[in-house]
Amino acid sequence: MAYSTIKTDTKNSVTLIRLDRPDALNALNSELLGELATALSAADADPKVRAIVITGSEKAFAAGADIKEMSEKTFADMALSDFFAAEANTITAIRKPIIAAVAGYALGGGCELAMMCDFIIAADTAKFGQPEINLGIMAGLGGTQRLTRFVGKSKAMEMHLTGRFMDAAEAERSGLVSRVVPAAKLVEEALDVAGKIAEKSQIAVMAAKEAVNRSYETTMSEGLLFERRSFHALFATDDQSEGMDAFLEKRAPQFRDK
Ligand code: CO8
Repeated sequence: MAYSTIKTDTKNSVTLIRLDRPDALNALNSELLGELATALSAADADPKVRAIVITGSEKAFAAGADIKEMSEKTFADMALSDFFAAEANTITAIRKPIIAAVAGYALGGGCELAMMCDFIIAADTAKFGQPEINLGIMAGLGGTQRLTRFVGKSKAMEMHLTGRFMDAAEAERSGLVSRVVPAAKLVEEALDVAGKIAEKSQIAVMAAKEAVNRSYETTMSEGLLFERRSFHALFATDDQSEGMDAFLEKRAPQFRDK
């Protein structure tokens, strides 16, 4: 499918989605978020795809929701359309693993999009922030909830109330990103990590993703029960036998998603 605000490329079981509105630092407008949701759903449904990487440009992952698109909107416009809610729901319902590979600015909705992914690999040039407060608004795509869970209340509150940016080193120290790599190697590293995930049993990968995400939605005891039941269920798969046999026979496993 041809898109105008993103580029997609699938190789070696990994779909790379590049946000591509360079003139607006990849600001998220309805068209881009709609295309992103469509591309992610297509990758999720495509049996050839086993992991997804979302990235932007060297200068910006995404500098926020598109301020031009939002500037004329009223409360009624936002509330009645439930602005961007459908796209966000689609993105967070994707079952295959999604890595955000962030270089440059990940601000406002851009930071929130990165946090909707399963984990973030940052370039040393990355800058994260929730600067909506400078526009007389606040985060609206999960920033108050997800950033707080990633970095704790103190830092999240400071970022939301002052609009200050966090650099890559602070983001790694605070647990917002899984690791920091040189900017020139960002996409290569992210594709490499996605490639490693793509080699695993997809059933086990999806179950692990689902269980980690469940920790955000439930109590510890319910989460532990959910984890245990998912763990038990994996013993009904051929991939469990294959993974354990391969270990004992000192060979690489051949997972078949069965
Ligand atoms: N929206 C639209 N256009 C943008 C955006 C944006 N968020 N960010 C940058 N651009 C455009 C600029 O207008 C400029 O366009 P032009 O050349 O036509 O003037 C072009 O991108 C380049 O930007 P700059 O010249 O400003 O580049 P600088 O390197 O000087 O500065 C910054 C880079 C610091 C990133 C600066 O562009 C900036 O501050 N951008 C805005 C950041 C921001 O405030 N983001 C939050 C937006 S609000 C939001 O994300 C809400 C999300 C919740 C949605 C909820 C739905 C329910």
